[in-house]
Amino acid sequence: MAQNTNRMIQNSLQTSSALTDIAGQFAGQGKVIDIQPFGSGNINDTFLVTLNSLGEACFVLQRINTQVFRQPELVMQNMRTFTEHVFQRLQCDPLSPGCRWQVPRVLLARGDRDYWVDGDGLFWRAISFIEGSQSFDTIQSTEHAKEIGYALGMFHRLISDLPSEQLADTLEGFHITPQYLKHYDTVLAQSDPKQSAEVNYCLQFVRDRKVLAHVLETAKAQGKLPLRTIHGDPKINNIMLDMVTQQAVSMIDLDTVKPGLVHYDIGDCLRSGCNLLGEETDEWETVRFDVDLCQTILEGYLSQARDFLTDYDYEYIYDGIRLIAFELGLRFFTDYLAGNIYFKVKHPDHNLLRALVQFRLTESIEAQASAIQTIVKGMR
Ligand code: GN1
Ligand code: MG
Repeated sequence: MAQNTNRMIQNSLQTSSALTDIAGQFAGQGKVIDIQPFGSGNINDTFLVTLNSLGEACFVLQRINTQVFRQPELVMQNMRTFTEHVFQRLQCDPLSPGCRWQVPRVLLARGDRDYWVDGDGLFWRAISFIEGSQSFDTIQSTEHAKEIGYALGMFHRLISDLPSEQLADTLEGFHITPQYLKHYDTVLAQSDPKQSAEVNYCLQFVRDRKVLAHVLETAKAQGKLPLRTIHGDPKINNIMLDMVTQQAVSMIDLDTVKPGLVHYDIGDCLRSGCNLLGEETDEWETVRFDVDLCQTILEGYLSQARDFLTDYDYEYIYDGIRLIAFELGLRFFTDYLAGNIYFKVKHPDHNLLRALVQFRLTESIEAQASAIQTIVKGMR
């Protein structure tokens, strides 16, 4: 319900001048000349704002979904901690000549605050747009795959010395698969889903995989995998490529930068990169995990990440890939059962379809387990 209310608020904002006023809070001396919905985020509302000024020509305006991020001030605080760290790191340890890497900047609202709360209590913030860059929902070429891996590796490398204790946990339980499973059991017990072959497939799929949900949390509890600072949502459309050189130049969407396991990130990057039909496809039955792309993305990743990965890290890479695909399917299916209250949807079965895509991808990962494990072994 809350999500629906938020949707309605957004729609009314788009048809009124209220959005222009909000954008104006972050526009400095510039005048807002255009505002367009931007990107394909499932949680926050995002707009691209164009100004008539020579300085910041455009910026990204976002309304944070406070049903999901309950303490948005902490999200902003983490963003500051992260940004300052990366700026310093790049000064001490500059990139090779010719390499470009940019961190999105938080733009200040009037009164020098890094967010703006409007008259309805909605939480807004603005972020610089990485100029001359673009992202894609699916991999376009082998070179693109290499850049995706490189970007995640670069991102992890730049924060490999940022102690995760310096960041707040802004989304408790995020990527803790056993907790998603517990929530699923609660939702399922209270729901009465419409019976269909697809729903039955999902129910059976989860039933068959309950034991695997604990694999990363167990390894963490055993001290095999350390908490580190992670991105949290490194799907491929959060990686920006220079429009001219096609090289990865930034990772955006920093809301979930917080303590976690690098395996959540590696798994998320690969489940999104190696599914050539994309996570929004209708053709869920033909979804597969492309092992060659997996190899290329991992090569790109390790070109940057090799120095800080341990033997245990390598040992759990396959588990991370399988688990995060399964977990995302579980999260979508749970939300379908709960009545679509977390992820934005375009139609009532949208989350069911998304779950089917991720479950089919998980099956394809499982079917190619030994090939993936051989690739990882060959890279150690
Ligand atoms: C959500 O809103 P967006 O698209 O950046 C979700 C991710 C999922 C992703 C799937 C905070 O991210 O965990 O992987 O959808 N973010 C949150 O597309 O739950
Ligand atoms: Mg995100």
